[in-house]
This record gives sequence, C-alpha cells and structure tokens, in this order.
Amino acid sequence: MTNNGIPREEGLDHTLPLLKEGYEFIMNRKRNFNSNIFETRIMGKKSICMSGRDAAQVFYDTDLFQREGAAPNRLVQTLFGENGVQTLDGEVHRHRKEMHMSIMSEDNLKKFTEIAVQYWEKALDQWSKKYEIVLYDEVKELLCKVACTWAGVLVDEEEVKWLTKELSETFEGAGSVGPTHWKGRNAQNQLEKWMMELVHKIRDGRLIPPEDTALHKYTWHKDLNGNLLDKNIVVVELLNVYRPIIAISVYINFIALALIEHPDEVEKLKNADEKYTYMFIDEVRRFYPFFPFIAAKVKDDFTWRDYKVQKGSLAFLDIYGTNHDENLWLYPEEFNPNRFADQGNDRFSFIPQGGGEYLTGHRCAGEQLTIEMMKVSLDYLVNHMVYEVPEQDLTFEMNEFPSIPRSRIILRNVERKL
Ligand code: HEM
Ligand code: MYR
Repeated sequence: MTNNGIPREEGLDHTLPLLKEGYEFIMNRKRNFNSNIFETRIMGKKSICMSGRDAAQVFYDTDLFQREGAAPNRLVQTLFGENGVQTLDGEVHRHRKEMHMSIMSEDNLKKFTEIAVQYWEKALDQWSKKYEIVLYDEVKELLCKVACTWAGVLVDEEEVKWLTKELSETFEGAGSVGPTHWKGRNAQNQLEKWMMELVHKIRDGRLIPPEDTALHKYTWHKDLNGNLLDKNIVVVELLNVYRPIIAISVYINFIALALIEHPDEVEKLKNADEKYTYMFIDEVRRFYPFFPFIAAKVKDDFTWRDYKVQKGSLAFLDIYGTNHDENLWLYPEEFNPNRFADQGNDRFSFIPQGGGEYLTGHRCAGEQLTIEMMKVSLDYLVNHMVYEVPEQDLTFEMNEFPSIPRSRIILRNVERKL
C-alpha cells in the first residue's frame, strides 16, 4: 500500500514494534520497503519516517519542516522542558540558539576542558583507593561537577550527588514507559525548582556568576523584543546545558566499551596523533546507539522525489539508521575509525547529534563540547590510568532509549599510570 507514493505500513499502530525493535525500527522497514521514506502510525499518529543523507537534507529545510508542535509531550515532560530551543522556529529559534552558542566559544571550550582535566585528576586519586568502580556512575558525578563549575556556580558534595541523580533520571527515563518515565518527570520538576532558586538569586543580585558563564548569560539574556527571558524559560534552557553534559557519560561508557572490545585500538591510541583520536571519537559516536531519531512537523505540502508529503504530518529523521546506512558507510556494522580518514565534512550523512547548521538549524549546540569531553576522557582511559576489567555483562540493548552497557562498566584496581 502507498499513500501519495509513500510506502505505507499496514495496521492501526506500530508503537509496540518500535519499542521492541528500538534503534533499528526505521532501518528494518527502510530495508523491507526498499525506500528511504515510509509511513506508519506511532502513538496513534500518522508518522513519516525518513532515513539517509538526502532525507536528512530535506528534513533540515526550514521551509518544509518546523519543530513547533512536533516533540511528543512525554519527551517535553522528561527531556526538553517546555518552550525550550528545541520547539522553536525561525527568527525566535535563531536568537535563542545564539544564546546557546554564545557559551561555546573557543575560549570557553578551553575552560571546559581545563575543568574536566582537574576533575579527572581528582577522580583518579579517589578511584585508586577503591577496589572497583562503576565507571558510568563515577563519570556522571564527575561531569556534574564539571557542569556546575563551568556553568558558574559550585555546589557542595551532598548537592552534587542529588543533582547527578536527578539530571540522570531526566535522560535515562526519556524513552521509557512506566516507572522510569515517571521518575524522569518527577526529576524534571525537582530540577526546575532547584534551578529557579538560582535564577532568582541571580536576578535579585544575591548571586553573581562570572560573565562568560551560562548562568550569567542566560539569566540576563534578552529576547528579540529586548525583554529579559521569562524565568521559566531561563530554567529550561539552563537545564538544556546541565542535563546533556551529564549525558556525555553514556558516550564515555561506549568509549570504554570500544577499548575493551578492540584492544588493538588501545595500542594505536597510545601513540596516536590528534587526527586519529578524533577519528576514533567519531566512530564511537557513529557506531553505538544513542539519540535514535528526531521529530518535526511538515509545514506545507511538498513533493520529494515522487512522494507527496502532506502538511501537518509528523516526521521522524532516523539518526541511528543514517549513521549505519550501507549507501553511506562501507561495512557499517564494523567498528573502524579509519573510515573517517578521508571522510569529507558532510553535514547530513554523519548525524549522531543532528545534521545541518548550528545557528539556522537545530544541530546540537553542544557537539564540539561533547567531542572535547570525550577526548579528555579517552586520554585518561588510555594514557593516564591502568585497570582490570573483571567478568561482567557488557551487552547493551537495541531497544532501550538510551542504551547503556548492562554492567555500566566495572573497572577493578584502578591505578594512575606513571
Ligand atoms: C540538540 C544529541 C550533548 C545541547 C541535540 C539534538 C541531538 C543531540 C540529536 C537534536 C538535533 C535536532 O533537533 O535536529 C546530543 C547527544 C549528546 C549531546 C547525543 C551527547 C551527550 C549536548 C551537550 C549540550 C547539548 C553537551 C550542551 C552543553 C543541545 C541543545 C540542543 C541540542 C541546546 C537544541 C538545539 C536546537 O534545537 O537548536 N542534541 N547532544 N547537547 N543539544 Fe545536544
Ligand atoms: C540531551 O539531553 O538533550 C541529549 C542527550 C540525551 C539523549 C537521550 C536519548 C534517548 C531519547 C529518546 C528520544 C526519542 C526521540 C523522538
């Protein structure tokens, strides 16, 4: 069956198969239909799924797609928050995105990595005193300290523990149903209260964070009309900085997993130049599942190839599947950093953190920061510490959003490498 030339999956609803097949849901159907675009029904709504480079390019055309009204409510309640940059379009989006990009200057990223190194050093001292550590949990706390310091306000040990737990629950519950999802909603509410306190203190002059920090910039940011942002929005956008920084722990876990699964890579990385280090990091971001797909809404009727796409349709761009597309990647299911040796700088075929442009589009504001944090962490794991990897369950599921290695990576007898 087709609808306006678009292959259509029969049946009332396919939310259950989506939860079962997870990251591979779109990829599986793209193969069966032999089409980079098909229609199905998800959460009761007609949904157009798109995959591959050319589909990504169309998806990021702001004349054709909008974000307003696209994000499923359950995601807004756990991950994004209400009226955040993810839900904006046009001039308003661009102005808000400039605010996010304003903390990502070269200088500020350098500060970020310096802070990251300091906390890795402290963590390593602590871990050396323990028999074993759960890397995921440790790194989340480390990242929380980095996030707080970099964003402009230090918090004490007790509060870091609380904050780490709440921030993790917002993204760990993002793609779940049941109790994990409700934990996420609850965490979002608690975090919003916590952040609101900070914003009040700053606006009342009781707290003065340094000028180049997120806390300072966002609290005093003015909208296109020259008014300070609504406090609720400041809170949501600040959490859009804190939360994803903690989420980098998932990628750091996958770095550790890649090192365990490919011991030859460890040797290569010990002597690697910067180029190979970045190639390895990109391969981790391409190969392992993290952000599954992005949602948008069709702005106006249009025809792509011979497919007629209708105004108002919900559309999903397949992130995981595009990063594993056989037409773009040679042996996509092989972990091979060398594939990036002669990879051009295409903005639509490698899209682990979204595609297109930063300012005029929705591409992840924190992509460079993520890469730099991964680089620091990789350097520590390869060059500054030794550890044993005890027997454990390193598998990860293709139908958990996000997917994290089951054991969260246990390291034993961690010692500083001299
Ligand atoms: C948007 C992934 C880390 C801030 C996005 C998008 C993805 C993504 C897929 C959506 C792109 C789109 O809608 O077209 C990730 C992953 C990360 C990560 C996998 C790894 C942990 C970060 C970090 C920050 C950040 C560290 C900030 C410090 C943002 C913001 C947006 C965004 C503000 C919204 C951009 C917009 O709507 O214009 N990210 N991200 N992310 N990310 Fe990230
Ligand atoms: C962020 O916090 O903004 C980025 C990192 C969190 C990733 C969470 C991945 C699972 C989310 C499921 C999304 C389903 C998309 C419609």
